[in-house]
Parts: sequence; structure tokens; C-alpha cells
Amino acid sequence: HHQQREEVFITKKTAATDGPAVTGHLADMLKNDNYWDTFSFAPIRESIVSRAMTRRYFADLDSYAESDIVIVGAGSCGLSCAYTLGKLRPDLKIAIIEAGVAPGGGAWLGGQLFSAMVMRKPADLFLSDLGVPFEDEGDYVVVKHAALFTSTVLSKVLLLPNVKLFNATAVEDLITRKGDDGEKLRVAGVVTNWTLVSMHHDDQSCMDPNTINAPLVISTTGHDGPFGAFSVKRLVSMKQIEQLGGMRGLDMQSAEDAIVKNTREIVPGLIVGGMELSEVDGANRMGPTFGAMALSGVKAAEEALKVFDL
Ligand code: AHZ
Repeated sequence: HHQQREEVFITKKTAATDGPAVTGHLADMLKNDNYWDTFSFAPIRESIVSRAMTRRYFADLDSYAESDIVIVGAGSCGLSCAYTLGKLRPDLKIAIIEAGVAPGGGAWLGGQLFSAMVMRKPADLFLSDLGVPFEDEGDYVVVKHAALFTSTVLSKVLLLPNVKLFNATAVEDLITRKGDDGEKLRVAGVVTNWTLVSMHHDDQSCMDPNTINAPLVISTTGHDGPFGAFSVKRLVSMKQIEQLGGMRGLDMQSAEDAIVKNTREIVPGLIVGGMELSEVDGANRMGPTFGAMALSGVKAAEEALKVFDL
């Protein structure tokens, strides 16, 4: 037994010292036998950590109070849209508002229960652009874990200098302006608050919300539920659309085409994409196949660029 342990130790040590896989700074740490005996972290004071976070957070709130585009919801559709827009137009300032602490929406939650994520072609083009590997099964492709898709699109979005994700922040109303014809309102931004505050409007009164002015809002808040379909439900209560069609039962074949094709500006200044749209149009749901969410995000980005190219 002793001898076995010795061998394991020697193999590990050899790999760490000579192995080709670990290079750079990590190798510098591993090749020095006394590294952990002599190391200590650089000095810190607690307030420095607090200030390092809050100074940046409030500077971002200040800067993004005037944004070019607000994306509501960081699910698979919202993130795909942010990736496409942020990459195509580095000149646009894009705020993403996500009610949950964890971004990713359904793709990060139930979408991981069987690990793999299915996307029907041609959504493989989006995966290739992202650099997410997949197995080609003919009409559809399979990513080995849904988390690989979500974490990759999220990391690429977060690396873009012109995009800011505010999580744990709920959009609790839309900013509107009277349209030129005096009837159809224009959406001109969003009212936000920390989600925990938004959830307590019933038992704590008068908690100031925040605002973001933006000429264009893209809403991707998912189908109706505790959080979903936020913007389109608000459009009904402010009488900008008469009623919602209501999401219909599951039909993969028709649902995905319908969502992508109908991703559009619903009222001036508000584009709706992803499963939120099924509530407007009375479209079917597609269940656990995610190509339409990625491509609805791309279509929403294209619709947005039409507005900005005018
Ligand atoms: O937390 C919500 C989620 O992350 C967020 N959200 C909702 N209301 C919000 C609000 N303010 C800020 N008022 C809000 N954020 O929006 C995100 C929506 O993500 P999602 O994954 O639910 O929607 P999606 O359209 O991107 O993807 C839908 C995925 C589904 S559902 C489905 C089916 O039921 O058949 N099939 C697919 C592919």
C-alpha cells in the first residue's frame, strides 16, 4: 500500500514538473517545491474590497442610466441577442437587466436536467460562431451539456466592453412617451429595482425605483410564470395591445419557426423575442430544443439594427 502511494505521488509530481499541459504562471507555482511554504496573498483592507465593487457598480448605474439598448432577461434568447448586437455594434451601449441572481434563464435551470442541449439546424451556425462544439446528428446538433452553451455565450457577452449585465435587478415598469400620432405610445426605457425590493412592494411602501432611458428595449422575459412575459403583460394593462394570445401546447415542429419569424417590434421602441413572444401571438411552445431561442436572439438583434440604421 505504501509503495502504491509513493508511485501515485511520483507520477503526480512528474506531471506537475514536466507535463506539457500546465504552462505559464500556474506552472511557475507548481514547479517550485516550497511554493506553499513561502507564499502569502498581497495585503488588503476590507473597505478596499467594498469600494472596489461598489465604486464600479454605481459608476455603471450612472453610465448606463442612458443606454442605447436595454435587453430585459438574460435567458438563452436575451444572451444570444446581446452576443450578436454587442459584437456587431461595439458603438452601442447595451444594458442587460436580469431579475434572477443567476443569469441563463431556463437554459441554466431545467435545461440542464438531462445534461445535453439539442438545437435544430440551422442554429448550429450560431454555435459555430460562438465556438461551442457539438455532435452533428443530421437535422439537429447536440451540445454535450447545456451549461457549456450558456456559460460560453455568457462569458463572451461579459467580455464585451459595451455590455453591462445588472443581475438581481427586475424591470418593474416601462418608460413611455406619447407617440407622434398621439395614440400609440413609444417605449423609451425601463424602470428597475433590485429584485428583492420589487418583491416587497406589498409589505414595504415607497421604495424608490431606478430608471434607464433607452430609445430601444428588447424584452426576452420568457413565457408567463412568476417572472415571465413581463413586458407584454404590461402592454395589455397600459392598453397598447388588446389581449394576449396565450402560449399554446407543445409542438416542436411549428413552434420554433413561428418564434423566430415573428420576433419583431411589437410597439414602437419595444422588440419582443424568445418565449415571451408566444404569449403575444398564441404560439406553441417547443419544450427542450433551443435553436429558436438562439436565432430569435439573432433576429431581435437584426430588428434592433434596423432601428439604429435609420
Ligand atoms: O429571470 C428571468 C429569466 O432569466 C428574466 N426575467 C423575467 N422577468 C423579468 C423582469 N426583469 C428582469 N421583469 C426578468 N428579468 O428573463 C429570463 C427569461 O429567460 P427564459 O429562459 O425563461 O426565456 P427565453 O425566451 O430566453 O427561453 C425560453 C426557454 C424555453 S421555455 C420552453 C417551453 O416551455 O416550451 N422552451 C424553451 C426553449
